[in-house]
Formats: sequence, C-alpha cells, structure tokens
Amino acid sequence: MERRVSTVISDNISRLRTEALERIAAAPSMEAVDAVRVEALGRKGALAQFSKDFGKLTPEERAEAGKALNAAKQEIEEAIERRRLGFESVALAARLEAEWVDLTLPAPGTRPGSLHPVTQIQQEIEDLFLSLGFTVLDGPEVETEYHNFDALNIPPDHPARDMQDTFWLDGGLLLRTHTSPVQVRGMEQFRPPLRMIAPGRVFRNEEVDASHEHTFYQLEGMMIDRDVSVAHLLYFMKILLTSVFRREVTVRLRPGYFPFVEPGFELDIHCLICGGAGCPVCKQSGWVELLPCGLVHPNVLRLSGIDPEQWGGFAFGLGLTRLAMMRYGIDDIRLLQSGDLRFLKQF
Ligand code: 2NL
Repeated sequence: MERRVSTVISDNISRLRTEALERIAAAPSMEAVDAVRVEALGRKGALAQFSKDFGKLTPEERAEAGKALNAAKQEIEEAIERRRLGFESVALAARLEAEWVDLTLPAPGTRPGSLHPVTQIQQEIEDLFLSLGFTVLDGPEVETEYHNFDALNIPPDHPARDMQDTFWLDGGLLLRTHTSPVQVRGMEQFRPPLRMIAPGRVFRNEEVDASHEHTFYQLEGMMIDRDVSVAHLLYFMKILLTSVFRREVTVRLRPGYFPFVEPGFELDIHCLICGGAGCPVCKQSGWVELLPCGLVHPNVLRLSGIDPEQWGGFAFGLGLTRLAMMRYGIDDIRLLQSGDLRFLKQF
C-alpha cells in the first residue's frame, strides 16, 4: 500500500513534469509560458499539491519523492528560462531588423548640392586649356588703375575708364572691369613663351536689368610665342568653341577695335539655333557675336617687359556668364546671382 502511494506520487510528478515541459516548448508567447509556470510551480500549483501526500510516505520514500519533486521543479524552471531567452533573442532580432540603418546613405530630406552653372562652364574650359599646355592664373579683384587700364594701352581719356563703367575705390584703386590685369601680372612675372588663361569675377558700374549685371564672370586667354599669327588664334578658338558647344561650329572674324590688340576682331559663330538660315536669336543674320580677340598690341607687350620684335601673341575674352545663359537658355542674368534655390536646383 505504502509502496503504491510513492509509486503513484512519482508517476504523477513524472507526468506533470512531461506535460509542463511540452506546454512550455509549445507556448506561443512568454505570457503563455508564465501561465504554465503558475499552474505547475505556483504555491497552489500542481506540484505543490503533491507535498500534501508526503505524510503517507516512509522517511526514505519521502526523501526520494522530495528529490524527484525538486528535480522536476528545476527542470521546468530551466525550460522556462530557455524559452525566455529564446523569446528575447527573437524580439531583439526583430528590433534590429526594424531599426537597421544604412549609414552610407545620404541623410533623408537633404539633397546634395551642385556646382553653379557658371562654375561648371569655367571648370570645363579650364580643363580644356590645361590639356593644351596653358596655366590657369588668379589675381586680385581690387586692382590698380595701371594694371586695369594703362598697361593695356587704354588711353587716359578712354570712355571705359568713365565714372559710369568703373567702380572706383579710395586711393586710385578700382574693382577690375575685366580679367586682363591678371594676364598683365602674368606677363610681368613669367618670361615668354607663355600660355595662360585668367578666369574670374569682374565688375562694371551698370544699371542692372535682365541683360546687365554689375558683377559677372569672364575668362581671358593669351598665348605668347615666336611668330604667332591669326591662324594660331583661329585654331585655338575653334578648339575652344567645339568643346564648349560639343559640336563643330562655323566661325568668322570681323574687324573690331580694342586698344590692347592689333589687329582686333569680333569672332562670330554660325547661329546654333537655325544653323545660319536666320531666326529670331540671330536676328535673321545667321551669325551670333561670341567673343572679342586679336593679336596682342606691341605697346602692351613692351609695357610688361616683353620685346615685340622677338615675341608675338594672341588674346581673347570670353563672357562665362553669357555662355552659361546661351547654353541653358537663361533669359534673365539676375537669376545667376540671386541665390534662388528654385533656380539653382536645376543644375
Ligand atoms: C572684353 C575682353 C578681349 C583681350 C580681351 C587682352 C589681355 C591682354 C592683352 C591683350 Cl593682357 N588682350 N585681352 C583681348 C581681346 C579681347 O576682350 O571683355 N572685351 C569686351
């Protein structure tokens, strides 16, 4: 009889243990596991009920049954702990998946900036001339009257010096009206033969409207060598324009007067809109005036210490601002300096 009570107790412990372990293994959530814990291990739980029957056992049997009970409790607790760790790692993995961020992506809501259209054209032309052996020069925006006018053979009474064209500063200084003074400084500093370009910001004291700005960008270039002719000038200008417009362009030279070149020319290109047939852009002429150029005046060479008997050169001036307007079809020059993001984002 006693023997049978202890057998029944240990059979029941074993059955409960198996049942609890199965339910723990199958529980869909930690809440379900906790419910099993309460039912199996709680103070009023199934295993606790067995202690009541212990009084019917001999001391040895009681010790044996107690051991079995404790072993079952421990096993169930360990199973619960394993499931808890399992649920936690699944939750952690889900959280990591949900919060995963690619740190190499640009931050949301920001848009990478872009170079100003004038800067893009300037850099393209710089790259071209660098590949042709030219040096890119920089110089001051505040200049002396000598470097901006006198050294360029511009006479004292020339209208370009007029109050209306030039921003004069204290002490006879001025804001450069072209980048020519950078080339004058280049001639003073380096010995010929030399090839240089001078891109940069220039200033004119003008009434601002859709086609006039007080501040704009220019790129001048110059080559000085032995026996430089108009043929050299034309050759380099054709390379320049083919590169800028990314196609063959037809050019012509018309006489033009500038004090710093002799002979001086206006270079025209066949209208890129109508191909020369005549349209509103070229005002039915088939030609568009593009850049002034010529052979460097002997006085200009001499003033910067270069012997005009030994050396000759060509020079040209290109309006970068106007070029950007032509390329992108911009009809108001003021947009370029406006800082308006709606405009700038298009480039
Ligand atoms: C312009 C600029 C031209 C030059 C600029 C130049 C510079 C030196 C010597 C000789 Cl140091 N020439 N620059 C030459 C031809 C045209 O145009 O803004 N014209 C309206």
